[in-house]
Amino acid sequence: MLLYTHNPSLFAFSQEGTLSTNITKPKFSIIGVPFDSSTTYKPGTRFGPIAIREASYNFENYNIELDKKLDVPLFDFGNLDVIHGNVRKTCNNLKETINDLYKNEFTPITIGGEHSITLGVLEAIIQYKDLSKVTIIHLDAHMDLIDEYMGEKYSHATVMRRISELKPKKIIQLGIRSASYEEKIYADDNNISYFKVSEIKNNFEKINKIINDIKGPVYVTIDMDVYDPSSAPSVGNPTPYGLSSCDIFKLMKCICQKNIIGLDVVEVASTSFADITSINAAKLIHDFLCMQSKS
Ligand SMILES: [Mn+2]
Repeated sequence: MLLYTHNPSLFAFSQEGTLSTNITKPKFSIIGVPFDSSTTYKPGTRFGPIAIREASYNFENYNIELDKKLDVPLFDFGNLDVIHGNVRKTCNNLKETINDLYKNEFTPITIGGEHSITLGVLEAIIQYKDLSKVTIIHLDAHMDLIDEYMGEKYSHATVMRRISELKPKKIIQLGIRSASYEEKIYADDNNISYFKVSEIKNNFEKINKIINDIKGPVYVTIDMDVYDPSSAPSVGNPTPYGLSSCDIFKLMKCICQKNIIGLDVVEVASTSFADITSINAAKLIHDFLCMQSKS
């Protein structure tokens, strides 16, 4: 009996990835990172990539809200070989893979996996782009700016600190509602802007202008816990008073006016089919791809 009319090992509307494709830019690649070793609360992000791919078949290739088809070339390269228990070695593997994708002019979409993996992506990008010209837009409930978490330098809770040490032009954090005082001071001292949920909901025009004013390339990292837990309960650290899926859609429409050089969507810990967290993650990537489409 045929259980699937689609191939759930690939993201919807994608082809199996190969580095030798001759299609010129823009072309997008999906790479899954089924990794969850530094998780401290709800485990399961190693199942994120398969859950997001499966959920991606829930949507049409036409996006009526945008009046656009998903028509950008999309290639799914499957999952990274991860080394459970070792963030650093996993990031090294990811760095090599993203390197290959960049060399072949793919814009990488990385699906996690816990947030620590974003460092591997940025460590690859730094070899191709002058990071001092790249703005990082970070959607998250948390700042992730602690220097060490439980004695670990490489962790989901320290990832933006490690990325800030790579000296990007600017980090803009959106949806923040949980931080230590030390993280707030570090942000203030290190050219990191942060906007709370209340600021985004009550003064969207201000946020819109800040995003509009960004010059140069933009990398986007999205921790799914930026959503309110009512929309995304299956994440490593669910945090109340978050953004709605409509708020995120509005933000993404602004962000996608920019030159996006990569996207990651992390912290999905869905362990069952049709879980709302994986559906929102797949929809977010689907919307992003439609926003990058021409027709
Ligand atoms: Mn977070």
